[in-house]
Amino acid sequence: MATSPKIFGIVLAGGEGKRLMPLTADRAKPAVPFGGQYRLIDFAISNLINSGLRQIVVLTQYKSHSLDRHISQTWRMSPMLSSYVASVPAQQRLGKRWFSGSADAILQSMNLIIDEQPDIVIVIGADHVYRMDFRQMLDAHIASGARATVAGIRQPIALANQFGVIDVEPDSTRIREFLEKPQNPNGLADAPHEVLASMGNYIFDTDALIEAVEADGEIPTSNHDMGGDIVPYFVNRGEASVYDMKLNEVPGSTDRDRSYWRDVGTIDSFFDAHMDLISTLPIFNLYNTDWPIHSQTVNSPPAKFVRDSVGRIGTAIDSVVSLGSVLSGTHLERSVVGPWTLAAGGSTITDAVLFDHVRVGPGARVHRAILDKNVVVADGATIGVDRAHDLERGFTVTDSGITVVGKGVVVDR
Ligand code: ADQ
Repeated sequence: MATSPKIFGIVLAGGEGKRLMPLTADRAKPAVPFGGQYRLIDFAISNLINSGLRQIVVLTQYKSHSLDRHISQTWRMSPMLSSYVASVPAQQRLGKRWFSGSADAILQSMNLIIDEQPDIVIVIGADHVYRMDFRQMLDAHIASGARATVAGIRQPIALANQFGVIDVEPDSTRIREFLEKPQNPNGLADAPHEVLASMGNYIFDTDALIEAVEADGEIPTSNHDMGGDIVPYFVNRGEASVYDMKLNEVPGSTDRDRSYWRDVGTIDSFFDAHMDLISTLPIFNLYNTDWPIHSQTVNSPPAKFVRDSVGRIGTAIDSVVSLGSVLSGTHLERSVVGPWTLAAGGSTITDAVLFDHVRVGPGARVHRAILDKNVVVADGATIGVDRAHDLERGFTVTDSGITVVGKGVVVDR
């Protein structure tokens, strides 16, 4: 391999995201807004771009329209530098079928790899909030001599059934066992309440990846899944290594960033990750200019906080408010507000996540709720305050009491 290997990035963005319903009713999970002005996929692509990658494809499938639009508007690159972030929909190159799993998505997109002829392929998911310098993982991949490297991070054992769980040989980075979403795994020797979870980020020697997905494509019983099938393929051959995220040092970050990685696949985890953003000293710091999270540049006026027409004064604390929003005489606390939201006099918004273009009427109350784009909360209406009332009106309410209102819905009293 050349001293400076040629690297190609593949972002897997074709999952359905059923557990985030109704936020994924109309858009792919990686296109779900996050943190006011971002989409989930911005975190994955920013990490790749900041790590120096310049040839990146995003494999899409379900409800990909807003994702495609976001990628083409946000991630335009210079063709002069042969740089691109391209969204590639399922193309049915191997027959009239959708991707039957993430490994099948790669098999069906093999022409993209063959055209670029990279030495190394980085394959990552699109639905996590984190900072990571992939150059450090690449160095570890090359140093270990493994043909496949899986990024791992410690997670509570109670969450093990949501992740691939990695067991490493003592004093080595070699993976000896990999269990996809196990029910009762063993904890780590030095931390029995934790497991080493796969982050769903992989580095492969190109020939090894091609061999593996082609071999997997021939197995009729396979789920054609990167975590369930391709990683075990390499582990069984003794060719897989782990890269422990705790070694990653992202420019401009503190040590705490190394342990910050949020899978935001459920409403509760999505909500909690927003609450992480608004703490006074957030572990995940959006203001780190050395490792920026890029997003669409919106041509909007600044956010504005005014008293309302009858002179009521609002307050805004522990909150993030995006451009174009106007809050007049509103009490806003512990909330994340997306662009172009209007909240009227006497309204109260606490512990809430509002996407873009939300309207909150005079005297309305929003608490522990996620309001999707274009939601209108009518004058004096409440949401997230009375669980039974929210359920009666047909809204999703999680066990922990987060109410979710889907795109464009009008919330009446
Ligand atoms: P999951 O997230 O459950 O576990 P999956 O649903 O396959 O796995 O999603 C992984 C990524 O692939 C997502 O970004 C998703 O959008 C994408 N994807 C899924 N199906 C796809 C398809 N048919 N076409 C294109 N893209 C597709 C995975 C690993 C675990 C690991 C967790 C970390 O399998 O081992 O622990 O990620 O969250």
